[in-house]
Amino acid sequence: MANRRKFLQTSLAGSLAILGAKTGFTSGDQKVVGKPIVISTWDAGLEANKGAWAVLSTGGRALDAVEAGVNITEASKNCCVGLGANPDRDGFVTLDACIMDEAFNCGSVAFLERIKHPVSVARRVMEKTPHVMLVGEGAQKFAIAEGFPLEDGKLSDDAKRAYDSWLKKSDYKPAINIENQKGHGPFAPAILENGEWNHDTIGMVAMDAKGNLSGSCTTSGMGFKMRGRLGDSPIIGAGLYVDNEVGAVTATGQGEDVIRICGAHMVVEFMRNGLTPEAACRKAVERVVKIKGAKVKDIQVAFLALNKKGQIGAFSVHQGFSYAVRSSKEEKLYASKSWFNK
Ligand code: SD4
Repeated sequence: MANRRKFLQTSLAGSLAILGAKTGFTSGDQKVVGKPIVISTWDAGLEANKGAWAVLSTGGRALDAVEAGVNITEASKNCCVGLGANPDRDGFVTLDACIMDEAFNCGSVAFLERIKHPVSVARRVMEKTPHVMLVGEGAQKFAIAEGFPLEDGKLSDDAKRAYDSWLKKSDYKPAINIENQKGHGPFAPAILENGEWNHDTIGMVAMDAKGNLSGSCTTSGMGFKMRGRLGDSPIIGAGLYVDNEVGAVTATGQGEDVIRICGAHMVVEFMRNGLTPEAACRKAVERVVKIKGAKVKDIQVAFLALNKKGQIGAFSVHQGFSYAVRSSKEEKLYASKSWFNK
């Protein structure tokens, strides 16, 4: 146990280097060209991509792939996504998710409680209602009417311990890159003290063999957040955007600062104007940096983009944002370039 603790406490760079040895992790400028392809945020993306790849590699639709992929994360035992995740400050897990296809169809749910697969409910909103977004009680009622079971609402053991620890100080203090340090994947199920373990999300974008793009995003939002708080993840144009002529983008990190700049949409527009995915992500990060001024040192924001040519790119405010790529050529975790330490 002591050894495991020590391992968990190594620097993020060190941790990723260790991970690299196992997964083929690569750092620095890179591009992957080709289809089908799926990319997703953080180290949990490696597992999620497997679900998406099962769809894409057999000729399936990108929309089905991005739903199946993040369903894996929603059902997995981790701090970050789905019902096992950290609660809000009142002790309830509230989930946000959205999905978008190649034809500007989109669906979203937010502040959804006791439903295991919010992204699938978001897809039903997209396909079965005239609306884009349902929240709270209404979203839950809709989910139940659609046949999604109402789960018991109990916190997972890990989330209960994290919440009890957080209650000692009740201090809301998001920690940068916490997803990779102690969140999930190879680093789970460590619990931080005083609620530091409080970022969560998986965003995924994919292009299928026909060249169509889709994306999904699902999260419990910031752990120990104010009750009713929504981040960028369920907001089309902020946490996710897809334009089938141009590209698909997802965001992660401090949602408030992604919403402020309509982040995912901004990155798509930069790509439309000719920037590569990485350059487009970087320009959006620069916007965040400009707006935040000195406060930018305290927040993480990251963008992940795929363009119509099958090129990928990412950029983050701080070092430590990783993303997973799956294509016929590779299955890897990459490190994003970042504003700090670039
Ligand atoms: C939110 N953007 O709720 C999410 C959190 C996140 O990695 O992405 N964490 O603000």
